[in-house]
Amino acid sequence: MIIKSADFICSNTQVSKLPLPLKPEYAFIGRSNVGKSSLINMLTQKKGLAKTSQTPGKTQLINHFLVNEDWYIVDLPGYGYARISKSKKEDWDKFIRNYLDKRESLQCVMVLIDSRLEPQKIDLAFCNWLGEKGLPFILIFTKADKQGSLKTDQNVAKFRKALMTTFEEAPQHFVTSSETQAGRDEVLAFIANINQSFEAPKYNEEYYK
Ligand SMILES: Nc1nc2c(ncn2[C@@H]2O[C@H](COP(=O)(O)OP(=O)(O)OP(=O)(O)O)[C@@H](O)[C@H]2O)c(=O)[nH]1
Ligand SMILES: [Mg+2]
Repeated sequence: MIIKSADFICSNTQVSKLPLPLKPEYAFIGRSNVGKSSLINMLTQKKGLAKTSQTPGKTQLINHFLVNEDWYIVDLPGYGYARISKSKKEDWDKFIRNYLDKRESLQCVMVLIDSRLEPQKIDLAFCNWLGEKGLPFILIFTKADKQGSLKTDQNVAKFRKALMTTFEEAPQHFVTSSETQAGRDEVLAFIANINQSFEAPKYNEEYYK
């Protein structure tokens, strides 16, 4: 897929204020600092489109970016950020889970996993929750430039194996690096393929008011 344009559309804290669900949408989610915003900038080749930071917890809202005037990338706040209060964490949970569960135009949840780490409980728990809800998702392993490919392959295999205790089939996965652009063509081809068969859901405008 050739990226002709990528534009920030809006930031929201309320699901009721999101853009109408008339275009295919892909949510990028994962632990705080896993590289969600960097991956979005890498995919769109627009540095600074999504705000990145060395401090975890940078993305706090549901951010919509429109690509090629045809589909949405959604940057979500990271989970597992230790330095926020318990009540804020519960708010995050409610708000994000509500968005993921209710958003009709959401085609696939892109679950980002740090390729340097052994399987983390919080990532497995999140995947299991998506599975319980019947939400389609794939795994995107990030920061592959930070170690040799053998180590990455081992961590990918361990994660997939851990998921196999609860899933019959491991989800599709991609290995990426925002530094080297590894995985870019593959992720964009995956999205292009789904976009092709997207049909805008019928919606009642009243419902969204
Ligand atoms: N070497 C390397 N560094 C990366 C990569 N992706 C992200 N980083 C770095 O990791 C840090 C966090 O990246 P972000 O993209 O802001 O992470 P995030 O998941 O959006 O973080 P929150 O919004 O805080 O949840 C930044 O310092 C990035 O430069 C990558 O592929 N390779
Ligand atoms: Mg971010």
